[in-house]
Amino acid sequence: MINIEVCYSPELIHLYELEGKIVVVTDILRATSSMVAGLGSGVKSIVPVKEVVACEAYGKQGFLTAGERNGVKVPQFNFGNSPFDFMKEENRGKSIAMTTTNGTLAINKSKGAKKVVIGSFLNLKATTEFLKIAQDDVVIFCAGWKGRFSMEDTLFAGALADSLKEHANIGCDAAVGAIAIYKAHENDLLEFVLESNHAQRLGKLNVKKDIEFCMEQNKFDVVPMLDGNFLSI
Ligand code: 3SL
Repeated sequence: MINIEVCYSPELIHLYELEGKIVVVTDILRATSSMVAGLGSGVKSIVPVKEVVACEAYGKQGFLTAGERNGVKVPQFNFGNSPFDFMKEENRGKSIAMTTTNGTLAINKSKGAKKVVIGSFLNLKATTEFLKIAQDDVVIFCAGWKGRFSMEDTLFAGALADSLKEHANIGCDAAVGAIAIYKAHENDLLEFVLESNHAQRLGKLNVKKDIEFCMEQNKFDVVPMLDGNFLSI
C-alpha cells in the first residue's frame, strides 16, 4: 500500500523525505491551476522559475513570460497568472517561463523527488488515476502563501488524499486534517474558498472569475510532470 503525506508549506518541506516519492505540488489560486489549464490547452511546456530575472532571461531566448508578485502581473511579462491567459489559442505549441510568489517556489523545492507532478481541482481525477497506477509513496505539497497555511491548497490535498484512501495508508496528521477539512466542505467548496485569505486578496484584484474557474473539477485529463526544468504532459 502506498503512503500519503501532506506538507502544508514550503517552510516545512525540509522535514519530509522526498527521495523515491512522487510529489504533487498544488497552488490552487492560481499557479498550478494555470499550469494545468495551459498545458491542457496545448501549451508545449512551462519552465517554473523562482525569480523574475530568470524568467526575463528565458524571455530573451524566445519564451513567453508569465507570472505575478503579490497577485499582480509583472509589468514587463507577456501575461500574469490567470488560467484564462494560459488557455489562449495563441499560446498553443509555445513554451512559457513562469514565476509566481509561492507555486513556482514549491516546484523548485521538490526537485529531490522521484517525480514531481502538478495537481489542481482542474485535474483531480487524472492525478488520482496517475497515482493509483504509479504505486509510489506520495507527498502532497501545498504551496501556501509566503510560508503560511492556505485553505484552498489544503482542500485540494484533502480531496486528493480522500480519493486515494482506499488504496493508501494516510501517513501523517496533516493528511488526516486535510481530509477532515475537505469532507466538512466538499459540498460548499467554492463558497468556503471565497472566504479564504487568498481569495479575499485576489478579490481586491478583481479576479473572481479566476477563483471560480480554479475550483471547477476535472476539466482537464492531464498530469503535468517535471522533466529537468520543464513541465509538460
Ligand atoms: O503564489 C502563487 O504561486 C500564485 O498562484 C499567487 S496568485 O494567485 O497569482 O496571486
